Amino acid sequence: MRKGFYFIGLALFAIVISAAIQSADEPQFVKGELLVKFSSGVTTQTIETSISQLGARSVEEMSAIGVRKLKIATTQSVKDAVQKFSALPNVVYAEPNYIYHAFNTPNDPSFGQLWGMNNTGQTGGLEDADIDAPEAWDITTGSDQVIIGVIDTGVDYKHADLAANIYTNPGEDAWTIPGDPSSGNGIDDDENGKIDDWKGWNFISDSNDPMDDNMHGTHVSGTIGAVGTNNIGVVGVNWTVRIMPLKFLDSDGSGDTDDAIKAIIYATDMGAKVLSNSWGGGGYSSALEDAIKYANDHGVLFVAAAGNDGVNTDIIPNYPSNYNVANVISVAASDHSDQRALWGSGGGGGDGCGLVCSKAVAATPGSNYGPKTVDLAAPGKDIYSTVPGGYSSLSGTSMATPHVAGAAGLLLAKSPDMTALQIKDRLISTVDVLPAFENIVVSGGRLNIANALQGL
Ligand SMILES: [Ca+2]
Ligand SMILES: [Ca+2]
Ligand SMILES: [Ca+2]
Ligand SMILES: [Ca+2]
Repeated sequence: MRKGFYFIGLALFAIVISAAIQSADEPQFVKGELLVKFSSGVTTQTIETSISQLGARSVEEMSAIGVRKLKIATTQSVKDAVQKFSALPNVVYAEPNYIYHAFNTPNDPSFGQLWGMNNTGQTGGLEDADIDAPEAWDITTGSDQVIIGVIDTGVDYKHADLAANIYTNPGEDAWTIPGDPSSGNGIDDDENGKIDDWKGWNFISDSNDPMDDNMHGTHVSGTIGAVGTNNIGVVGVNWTVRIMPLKFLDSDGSGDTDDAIKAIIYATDMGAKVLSNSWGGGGYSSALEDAIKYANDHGVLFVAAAGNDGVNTDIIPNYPSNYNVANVISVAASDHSDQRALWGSGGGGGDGCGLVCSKAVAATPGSNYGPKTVDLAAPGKDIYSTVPGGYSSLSGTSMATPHVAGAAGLLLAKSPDMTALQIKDRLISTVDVLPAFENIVVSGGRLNIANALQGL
């Protein structure tokens, strides 16, 4: 599995994006100013008479387009002045002098590498082949009330770009040393059967230390919620969130069904509303399906990677993404040109199989798809994110999945009462429909989180 991973040197791309002004919901405009266009052929004297009769004065003329900037009387509202000037027979239009602002971009130095969040063509791909994250961040950047469970190889909960966004169990005592699981009080304070489970759980060793000894779970976590605008590294879809580490895959990326089931039930019982599942393989399991149904019955969204074998999962099922439970949302991977991601070509590295290469691999290995069984695509090739002790790029539907799990987190931050099924419907119905995904995924397109947040 590891052979599919590859590293990009950290010093290669340091692009600093300056912080920008936050927008208000209503358009903002300059107080006391109007932009007015008079009909051509009207004399200057007539124009100036009209202006002064309405208590305004002309302060600037943009003669190339025949528009004047006016100062209006201090007693008059812009809205009122717009109406009065618009009603004049010689006026083509009158409007406020609107204020524009840059979208809410974070100061994290490697933000410029995250083409999946905001694609300017910086990696040679297609401009705007992205999830419109900066536009979404004008609406919300996440919430510490939203818990997203990462069922994976664990999480480097000490990572400088993750630590502040790691979930802690309010029912347990805090570890005396926040990075040391052995510094708890040795008592199962919340009586959930697990001693000192302050930052999730390790279902392999049955211990309170879910530290990542692979890198996969930490990478997934960074896409969901690397700390935003902290001047460090990258930024997640959520700048603020609570990531619950749930380790059931070992250092080689392997795990078994009973540990997966225990992780799903634990996360559900402890209040996670979204589960990110970048793993697969194995056959159909009634017990695992029952665990996913348990999550469904408790209103928990189950986001699952469609798999990396380049096959149609309508025909060759991939589990858990293929379970026919209402809360399952299955995710394919798109690349920086809004194509279905193919591994090991066009600038990619390695085979990118992540943890999900398991079945007969298609002629050109790439993201799985399925017009009935895969719901939508999300960025999943050459994705830069956190790994233990640093940052790295990885490819796979494993990397697409946390974009969708993160998007679900932003919806919950904005509308905490949304149900799992409402979130799923909204994410599917607001994709950017794209030729490359029409007729191969249910939605016909790629995640657009700004669209999903519109009107909530
Ligand atoms: Ca965009
Ligand atoms: Ca406990
Ligand atoms: Ca305790
Ligand atoms: Ca950061």
